[in-house]
Amino acid sequence: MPPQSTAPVDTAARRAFYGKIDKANISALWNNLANLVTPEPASACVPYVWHYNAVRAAMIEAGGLITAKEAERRVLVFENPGLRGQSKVTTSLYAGVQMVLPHEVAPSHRHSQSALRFVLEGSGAYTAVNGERTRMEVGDFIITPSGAWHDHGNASPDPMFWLDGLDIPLIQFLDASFLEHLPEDEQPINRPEGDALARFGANMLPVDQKRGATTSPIFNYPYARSREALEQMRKSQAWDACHGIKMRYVNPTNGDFAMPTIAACLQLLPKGFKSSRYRSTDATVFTAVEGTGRTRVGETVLEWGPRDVFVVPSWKPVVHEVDGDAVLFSFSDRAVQDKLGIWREDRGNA
Ligand code: 1HN
Repeated sequence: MPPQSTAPVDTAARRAFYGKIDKANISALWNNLANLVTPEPASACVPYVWHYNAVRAAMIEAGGLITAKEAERRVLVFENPGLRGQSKVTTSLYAGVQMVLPHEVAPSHRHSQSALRFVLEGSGAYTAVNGERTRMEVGDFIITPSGAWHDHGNASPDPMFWLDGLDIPLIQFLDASFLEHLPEDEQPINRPEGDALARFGANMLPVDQKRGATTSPIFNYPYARSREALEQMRKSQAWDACHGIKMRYVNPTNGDFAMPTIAACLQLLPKGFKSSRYRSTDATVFTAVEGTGRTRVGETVLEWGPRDVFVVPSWKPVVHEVDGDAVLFSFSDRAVQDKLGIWREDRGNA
C-alpha cells in the first residue's frame, strides 16, 4: 500500500457517522492524520528579515508614546508573517526589540519563561538578575533564568536597545506560565558587579558547586571575550562548510546550552564565505553583529547588515553568503529538541 497522504473520501454513511461522534466531542483520526504526523516538518513559520533602521525608528516613536514603567517592558514584537497575532517569531520562540531610555527603569518581575538579551545599541545600561547588576555593551549575551527577578535601568546618556528572545510560546503550549512583581521597581543588590563571571566564567567553579544547574549561573557573556575566542580560533581551525566557526554559549555546570530551552550561538564567517546548503529542525533567529551578507532560505533571499534580525524556519535549506568578515548571533529551540532526542540536521554533502 502507498502511504496515505490525503483523507479518505466522504460517503453519506461516513458523513453521518462523523456528525454523530462530533456531538460527543470525538473525531476520526483518519481525516486528520496527514496534518498531525507529517513526513517532514511542515511549518507555518516563514523566512523573514526585520531591518534595524525601521525597527529603531518605530522604537523611538514608541518612546514618545509610552514609558518603560507604564509598558512594564517597552518592546516591539517580531511577529513571523506566517504566524501573525501570536507573538511568535518561530513556532516555539518569541523575539522582540526593547528600548530603555536614559533614567528609565523597567521594573522588577520574575516569570516561568527564560529570557535572553542580545545587546544591539548603546552602552552602560544595566540588567539586574538575582541581586547582581551587569552593565550591557553591544554584543553581550545576557540571560534571565526562569524564576529569576530581573529589572533593567539606564543611567547612561543614550537610549539602549537589545534583542529579547524568550521561550514564551513553548511555556504557553505547556500551560506553565507564572508571573510575579516586586513592590519596588528595582530589586535589592547584594553582590558586586562581575561576581557571577568571576565565580563561574573563568574556567573554574567554586569547589563545592553542585553540578547540573538548569540555567547557567553566568548571566552576562561579554562580547569582547566571545569575539576574541572566534578570532583566536580562526588562526588554527578549518572553516566548517556550513557554519564557518560557530560556538555555543555553555552552562559551565553541565556543559549543556546556557539556557534549558534556548540554544544560543555566535559564529564567524570569513570575507567572501558562502556556506554549504544546510537544514536543521530548529527554526533559528539570527542577528548580525558585524558585516553584511545575504541568506538564502529556499527561494527567499534575506539581505542583512548589522543589527538586522532574520529568521530561518525548521528544515528549510539555508545558505549564508557574506561580503566582508561577518559575525552572527543566533538562537533556537535546539536545547529542547536535543533533550528530547528529536533534533536533526542535514548537512547536504558537506
Ligand atoms: C520580559 O520579562 C522582558 O524582562 C522582555 O526584559 C520581554 C516579553 C514577554 C514577557 C516578559 C524583560 C518580555 C518579557
